[in-house]
Amino acid sequence: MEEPLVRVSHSGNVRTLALNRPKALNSFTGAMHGELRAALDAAAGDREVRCVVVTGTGRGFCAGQDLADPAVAPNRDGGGAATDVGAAIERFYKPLALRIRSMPVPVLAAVNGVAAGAGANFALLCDVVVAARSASFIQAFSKIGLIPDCGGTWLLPRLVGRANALGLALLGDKLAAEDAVRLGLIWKCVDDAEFAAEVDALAARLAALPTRALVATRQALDASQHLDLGAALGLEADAQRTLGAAHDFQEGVAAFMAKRAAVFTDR
Ligand code: T3D
Repeated sequence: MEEPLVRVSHSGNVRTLALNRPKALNSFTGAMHGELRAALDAAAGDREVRCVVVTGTGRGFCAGQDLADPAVAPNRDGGGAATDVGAAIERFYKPLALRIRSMPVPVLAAVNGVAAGAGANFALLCDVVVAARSASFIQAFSKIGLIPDCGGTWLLPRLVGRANALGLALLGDKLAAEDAVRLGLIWKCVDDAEFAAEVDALAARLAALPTRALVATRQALDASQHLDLGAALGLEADAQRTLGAAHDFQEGVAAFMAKRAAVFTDR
């Protein structure tokens, strides 16, 4: 039987999607995009899922676009019609970025190895990014004459400020996981030997938290980027009105008062 391009597994309330083209460092092809999109949609629609983990098989996380994919690869001899790279972005990367950012559950990127180009920004789109200490992040685009895509131009200045964003994007240097934490690009990195256990623990924690509140937090933080303080305060009030009427809020307060662990069930 043919290996899937995205390996899907499920444990407790956690759905794990592992990009699975290890020989090409899990770089994206049109077919892999299709499987990833279907797996994300399935997770979004499954009420048993309370956290999605994205990771890679083998030594890499994702090396971005597969530069040998005939669907997008420029004509090798330099002749013929130019490739419409923008069409590939519209068809694959824009929907992927918007899908990740609109997932109804938290998404954890478990960066097991090198994350380059759109692979790096795919990770950075996720809600929490944990990396193995041996992993690295590369804004590889300038080396092939492109700009950061898959949300890179939006994400980078917001995560690390203009100076660091430009340094990373223009120079395209390999950034070690530890330095990515130091810059504020990702949440944390852990020793390789502890990576799998840390990913499981983080995913289980996210799955046990009140899903709707986590997703509303992501939405409010993203929206606040283009709101003034008054508008952000209004958005907070609207969100609290909705969340305050939900079961998870009652459960959280009841559990606190009873000095017991809360069991959140809303999704
Ligand atoms: O075109 C469009 O549709 C626009 C979309 C653009 C989005 C993008 O993501 S643009 C950026 C594309 N990605 C890159 O430019 C990164 C290219 N890869 C690398 O620079 C290096 O492979 C890494 C720094 C990521 C890792 O280096 P290293 O030395 O650890 O591994 P390696 O030997 O270079 O790669 C291992 C294998 O994976 C190798 O194959 P081989 O020789 O063993 O058969 C290599 O060719 C393959 N590989 C790595 N990245 C890609 C790839 N094959 C196709 N596409 C790749 N992106």
